[in-house]
Amino acid sequence: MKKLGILLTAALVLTGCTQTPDVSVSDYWVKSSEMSMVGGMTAVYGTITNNSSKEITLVGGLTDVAGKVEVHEMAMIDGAMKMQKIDGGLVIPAGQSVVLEPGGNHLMLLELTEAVEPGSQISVTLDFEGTEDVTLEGVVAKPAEGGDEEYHTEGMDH
Ligand SMILES: [Cu+2]
Repeated sequence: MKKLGILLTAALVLTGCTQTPDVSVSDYWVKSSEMSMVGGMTAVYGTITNNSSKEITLVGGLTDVAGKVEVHEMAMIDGAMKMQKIDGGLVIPAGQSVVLEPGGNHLMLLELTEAVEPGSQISVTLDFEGTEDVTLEGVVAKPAEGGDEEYHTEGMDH
């Protein structure tokens, strides 16, 4: 009987390792536009779901194709909707989803080291506070259907 108890405990521990991850990301893509040339900028979108029972915060990211990655929101600045960095990151409450989409919250890739053209694929690591980072491979680039953001600090006028 004692041996059986040990085996059961081992099985439970193994099951624990394959449970749902704290965070899952779906429908992700990266925008290609006239801004997404070398030295330019673009944004990553998708749905981030917090499967855990604790708060998780998206605080930044990392990718080979950008010198800098920031978490941005849209806000009313000087009477116009513009994007800005979210201080402290984007909070995803326990058990809830947050959508990154054109015209809303997004993961900003700045100082691009290569052009992001329609159909090209990049990999991006999402940096979370409260759980492990998540790396997305094969994030496909496509043009956005409206909802372009305007950056208020580095105003790239064109
Ligand atoms: Cu932005």
